[in-house]
Amino acid sequence: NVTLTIDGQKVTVPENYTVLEAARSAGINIPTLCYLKEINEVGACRVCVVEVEGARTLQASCVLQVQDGMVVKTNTKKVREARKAVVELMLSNHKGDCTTCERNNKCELQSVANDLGVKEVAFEGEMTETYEDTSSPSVVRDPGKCILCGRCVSVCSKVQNVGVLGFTNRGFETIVTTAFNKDMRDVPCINCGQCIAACPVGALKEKEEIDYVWDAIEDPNKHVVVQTAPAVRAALGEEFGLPMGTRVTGKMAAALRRLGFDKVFDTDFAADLTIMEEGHELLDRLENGGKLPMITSCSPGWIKFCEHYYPEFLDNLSTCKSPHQMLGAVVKSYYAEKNGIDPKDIYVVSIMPCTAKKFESQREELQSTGYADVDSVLTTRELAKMIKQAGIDFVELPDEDFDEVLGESTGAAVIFGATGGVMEAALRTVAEVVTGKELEKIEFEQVRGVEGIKEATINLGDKEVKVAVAHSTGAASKLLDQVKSGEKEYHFIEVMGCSGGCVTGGGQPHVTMKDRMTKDIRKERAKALYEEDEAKTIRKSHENPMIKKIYDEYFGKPNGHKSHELLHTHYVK
Ligand code: HC0
Ligand code: SF4
Repeated sequence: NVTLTIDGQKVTVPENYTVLEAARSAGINIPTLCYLKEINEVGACRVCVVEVEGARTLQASCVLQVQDGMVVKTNTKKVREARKAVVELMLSNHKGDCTTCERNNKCELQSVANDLGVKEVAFEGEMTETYEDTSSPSVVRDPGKCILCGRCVSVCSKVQNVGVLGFTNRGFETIVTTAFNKDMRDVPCINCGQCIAACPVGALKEKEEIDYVWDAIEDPNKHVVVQTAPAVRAALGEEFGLPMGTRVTGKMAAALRRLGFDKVFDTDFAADLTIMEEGHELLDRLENGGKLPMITSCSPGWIKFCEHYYPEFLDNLSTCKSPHQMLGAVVKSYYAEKNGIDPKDIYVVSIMPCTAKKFESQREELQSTGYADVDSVLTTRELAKMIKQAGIDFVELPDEDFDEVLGESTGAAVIFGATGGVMEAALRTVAEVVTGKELEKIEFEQVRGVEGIKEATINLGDKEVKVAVAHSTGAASKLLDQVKSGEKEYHFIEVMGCSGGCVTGGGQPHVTMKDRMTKDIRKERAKALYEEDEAKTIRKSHENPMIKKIYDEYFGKPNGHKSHELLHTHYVK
């Protein structure tokens, strides 16, 4: 440990701490903009400067290692003026349309400027060109709002191992963009939206689809069905001031009904359906010499990553569609037939924590009934906007249930939203199908948690099955490289495109810098899902009575003819 003095306070911290972290641990908030813990620690914006005794110039605290006996001042006139000057300079070249900006009230630049008491900004001379690149189905980019912090660049290259964003030009001309300034649509972006989650301002945002959904709701000829992903219920409350990790499943169902949707279904039902299909697909591959390891296929950012960067693994992907696409196909077939509705009059909306789902829903191969399985995808943030637009007092809503039949789900389904959840849900079912016996313990702790790559060996009767779980496409790359080189061998792999799984998807509520410093968002939100799992009476997908019903009435058996027509897909090399 190391002891230093910050603003007259003696502070003892581990020696690998930065001055920024040491100050936060002592309750002193140093403002930051370019800093993103462990991902972008570059000291570029200089908003976090401090005075250090003996140093001639101000130091960026986010990259300054603590030292024994160091004396630091974070709140002197010199420091305050330097910080203010930095922010004023940024604002003087910033498209200042705050009130209509996506990030109004959730903008880190705005809040730092406020905190520092910036009152006037001189707009002189040229400004960076502002325009919106709306070519991507998922991510919209406006360089006129970019503050060149580099957070998106680092996330895209270091965490996701994609690297389609970078700095170009020099000096005042510098912008963050794609190679040769191409449209987002024309670069191998995987649509994960992690750059949006990293952006402190409104330079990156999702492609909004709210108006299409309002139009559908308004249209008397449309039967509008909505479904919600597992991870949305773990984060939506944050948009309404509830603490991170608050479960809002019941309020969310109530809000959707009040917005005017005709049916409120749950993607969790389809997660159970996925386990039936994917579990039996795995057993078939194990028994009949199919391609192994089998890799999960529910995360569309991961699928795009695999198609672009690891096409040699495409035959390893499960052929299962992702759950929300399955549910869309079921709504436009089984549900439409049962209720005598023409599928052309049905409009399916998915509420997802994910921006890549927008891209996925537009894929041509995901139109099994002749119509798109899913018509619109809204992020958790977009749903919150709709609720606010409708004037619904979310926090005061009663808890309501999803609608029957496609709203019934198990604990296995809800944990899909956290890394390791799909694997655990699959193991709960596969183990019981193989052994014919009830599991004594249904929790598979080995695949839980936020470690980048997790491994386990599971005994299934007389078989040993080796499994691995990776989250973030960067971690997936590492794992696949090991599989490719023969260093590692597995039967079954779960990959989720985002670090932490869907709970930290690119469409989830933005998180303040303070919360980022003090909490592991991935764990807080995952906790809500594991709690919901524990609270359910039925916790295994194959025991969902509505899943049994739909196989009896419609699909016959998992991986049967009808399943293949509606619930499975193929990939693009
Ligand atoms: Fe997920 Fe899903 S678990 S990808 O993370 O499998 O987005 O939450 O909806 O479809 O169910 C996201 C979350 C889903 C799907 C499910 C899967
Ligand atoms: Fe990179 Fe993902 Fe953003 Fe695309 S969406 S630019 S892959 S971080």
